[in-house]
Formats: sequence, structure tokens, C-alpha cells
Amino acid sequence: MDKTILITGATSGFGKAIAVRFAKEGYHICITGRRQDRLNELKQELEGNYNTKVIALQFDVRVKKQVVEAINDLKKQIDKIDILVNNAGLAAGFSSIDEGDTDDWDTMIDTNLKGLLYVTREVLPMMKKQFAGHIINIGSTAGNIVYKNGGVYCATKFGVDALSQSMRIDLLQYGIKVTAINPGMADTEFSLVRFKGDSERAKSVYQGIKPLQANDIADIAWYCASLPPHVCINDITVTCLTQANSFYSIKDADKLENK
Ligand code: NDP
Ligand code: 8X3
Repeated sequence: MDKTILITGATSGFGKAIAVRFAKEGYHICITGRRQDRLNELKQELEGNYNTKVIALQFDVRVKKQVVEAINDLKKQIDKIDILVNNAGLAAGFSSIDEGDTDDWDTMIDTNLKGLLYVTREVLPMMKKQFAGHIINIGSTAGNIVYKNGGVYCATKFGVDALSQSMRIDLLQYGIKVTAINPGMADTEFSLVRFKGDSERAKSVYQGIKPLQANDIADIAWYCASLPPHVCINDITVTCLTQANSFYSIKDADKLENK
């Protein structure tokens, strides 16, 4: 296998699970994130367990200069990128629009939208030259239906949905696939980040829910990536059994499991 995947936000959650899944399948892996210690750890784990080539790039997707330098550096080490997973993202805070912290808004907009755009812009010349490639954007059920106190996070994920749709149109002529994966509630560090380290509050989000696991999303990403060249999944919305959409869920996981 001589294929390479670049995953933003691979130090945790979905990104890390996707890195492991594709390493198992024999891909060369480029992992990115801000936390250097976690990048080092994951690089060592993937190289040790799967004997694959791993490149770790430490940068903040919000900082255009860092993105440009990191991807330029990557281009010196590899000659193609088959798959880009735009995964780095977060929610910051949980407030109504009249009370939200404007720094939180900046963080979400800069990461979830501008970061995705900066990385994509730098990777696309390689994919265009190859006349092939696959961009997988991690959206959310929050990009399908809004929920109370999630306005700005939802707006960024609606934006990711719009970008996925428009990228698909723009990139059709280059043979580049664009897939949006829209997960519902999943057990990652997402809520811990949203609630700024308040682990009790983060845990309470998933009580009685049996949320999706990071590996579930990694399996879906693998499925989308392993279809024949002429097949492109445009978007997938996936929730756990106790969630119907971004504002309706029930806390009855145990009861359902026992049936
Ligand atoms: P995690 O918090 O576990 O992982 C987030 C990843 O994003 C980390 O690797 C983090 O790395 C990276 N990241 C965050 N900000 C930046 C930044 N400025 N620059 C570079 N990397 C950054 O959460 P998830 O795995 O759950 O989140 C992944 C994606 O999935 C996000 O886009 C999220 O919105 C989306 N999502 C999550 C759901 C959930 O319920 N968990 C459901 C639907 C969508 P580091 O801190 O090292 O920079
Ligand atoms: C993350 C899922 O429901 O917390 O995108 O917004 S939710």
C-alpha cells in the first residue's frame, strides 16, 4: 500500500481513532495537533504497532502562517496525499446568544471554519496535480438542526456542511471526492473541552445515553474511503441508539440494551 492520509486533530478522539484505523490498513499517516507530547506518543504507537511511516506536524489550524509552513514542510517529505480528514474542531462554552463569551465564538469560528479552509487550501494543489483525492470533513448533527445554547457551534457546523457541498461542486472537475461525516454525541474529549476541564459536567452529558465511540467514526471513515473510485458518499449522519437528532435524545440506554 502506498497511500497517505493527513488527519487534523489526531491527538485525541475521532482523529486519533482514524489514525489508528488507517495505520492498521497500511496507510502512511500524517497526524497533526497542537499537543506535541501526544503527537510523539501516537507516532511511536503507530510506527511500533503497524510498521508504517508516520509524520507528525505540530501546528494550530487557526494560524495561517503555521498551516502554510507545516504543509510546505510535509510536501518536502511526501509526494502525494490521498485523503485529507478535516477533523480538528471544538465547541467552547454552552450559552445563549445574549450571554455567550465572544472569545469562545472566535475560537470556534477560527478553528472549525477558518482552520478547515486554511488546511484544505494548502493541500488542494497536491490533489489537483494527482487528479485524485478524498476530503473527509467532520461535521455534526449540530450542522443539521440547531439546539439551545449551541448557536455559534451549530453555525460553524452548518458552515462545514455548506463548505462540504460547495467543495464537492468545485472539485468535481479534478476527480476529488468530498464526504461529510456528521456524528451525534460521541464519547471523546469534546465535552471536557467545551466545559473547560469540568469533568463532572462533561460526564453528565452522556449519562444514560451510551454515546458513539471514536472507533465508530473511524470505521465509517474507513468505509467511505475504501469504496470503489467511482463511488462517493456525500454525507453520513450517525447517532447512537438513544439520540434522534441534535436536540432530541432519551436517557434510556440501559433499558434498550436489555431488550
Ligand atoms: P476531541 O476534543 O477529543 O479532539 C479534538 C481534536 O482537535 C484534538 O486532537 C485537538 O488537538 C484538535 N484541535 C482542536 N483545536 C485545534 C487547533 N486550534 N489546532 C489544531 N488542532 C486542534 O474531540 P472530538 O474527537 O470529538 O472532535 C473532533 C471533531 O468532531 C470536531 O470537529 C468536533 O466538532 C466534531 N464532532 C464531535 C462530536 C462529539 O460529540 N464528540 C460529535 C460531532 C462532531 P490539540 O488540542 O492537540 O490541538
Ligand atoms: C457535537 C455533538 O450534540 O454536542 O457536534 O453538538 S453535539
